[in-house]
Amino acid sequence: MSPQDALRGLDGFTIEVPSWAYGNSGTRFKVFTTPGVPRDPFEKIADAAQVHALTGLAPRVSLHIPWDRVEDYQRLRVHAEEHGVRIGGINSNLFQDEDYKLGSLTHADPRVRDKAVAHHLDCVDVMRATGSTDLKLWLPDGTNYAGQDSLRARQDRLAESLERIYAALDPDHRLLLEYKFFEPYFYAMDIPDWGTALLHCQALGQRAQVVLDTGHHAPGTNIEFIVMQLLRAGRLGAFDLNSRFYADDDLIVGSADPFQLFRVMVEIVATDAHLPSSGVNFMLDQCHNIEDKVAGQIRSVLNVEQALAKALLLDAGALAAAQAAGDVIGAHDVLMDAFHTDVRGLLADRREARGLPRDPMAAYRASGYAARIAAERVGGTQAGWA
Ligand code: LRH
Ligand code: MN
Ligand code: MN
Repeated sequence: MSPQDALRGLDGFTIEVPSWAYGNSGTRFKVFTTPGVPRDPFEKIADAAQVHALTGLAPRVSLHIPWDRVEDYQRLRVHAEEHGVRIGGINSNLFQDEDYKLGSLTHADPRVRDKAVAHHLDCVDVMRATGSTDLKLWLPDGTNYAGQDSLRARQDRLAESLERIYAALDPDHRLLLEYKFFEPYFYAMDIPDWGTALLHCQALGQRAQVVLDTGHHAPGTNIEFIVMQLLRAGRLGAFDLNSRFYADDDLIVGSADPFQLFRVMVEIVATDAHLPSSGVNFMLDQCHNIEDKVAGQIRSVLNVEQALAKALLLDAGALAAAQAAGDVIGAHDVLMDAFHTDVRGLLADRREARGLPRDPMAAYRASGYAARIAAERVGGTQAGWA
């Protein structure tokens, strides 16, 4: 197969960008400001639309509620469509309310659990108004000290709360459940790992699926193994892609470890999970801290495209033959050949053929968009963390 034929696997492949990537963010030490930062969700969507216009790869924007609360969600939907994009997943927020200090969906007090469930029912209404089909739930609940609460009772309460949320979904809605091994609690998170997320999803039903955020594992974890296992189980609902050196760093995708991103994409391509029919939603979850936000998203989107392109170029027949022959080094070499292929020219040609700029980053710089929004927008908002 020619490289051009192999890259047809990119046709129909899309990436979803997070609204919160366009607001100011930082660390718990400092939130930095950037000129031109969006003042409301409408402006976040306008910025996200730039990423799609220049790359042709990012036609959806995730919202985070209540960070992206607006009076009229239908208007936001129309605004997105007018800008050439759609509203993607709706992310709930259980981590910025005093009531949730000791838990939300797992809290010992049924009143607090009811409140946390009710927030998801509001999010389902936002889904109906915006045309979104993914409710994404990251559970920040956990404990800091052994003995602080019953680990088991918390799981039982969680299962019951999730059931109530799942029951409120429309037939075309999915519940996407995200795990994280630490933070904001440090002794035991209530959904610390993919196994726990998977068990809850399996108990709920087929439309409950796991979200794999690449920054949510212990250092050294073999993430592509988890990808493979969730695909095997038919429960990989989505990615939250980002890069990390230490913890949940939320850096530009593929910056810390492009090889890991490639290995993940190899598992994806092995079962055609890059095709839209797989249902796997390739979302980014980054918080731009010191870098330009639109440019940062463009870089991430292009890095994902590049990793997928390399995985598509992998000679699967040669790999299978080497594996069957027990040729350890030969098999590894086939994989590394694909990783070391420079696909940048091929991808530029492909963009040109589709009426897109050969170099989206250069086109963004030349467009003057950053200077224009800096002049137009005064008093931008924070991403929501503060
Ligand atoms: C938690 C998380 C989750 C949230 C987002 C802002 O660390 O990855 O996906 O919704 O960050
Ligand atoms: Mn995430
Ligand atoms: Mn995270």
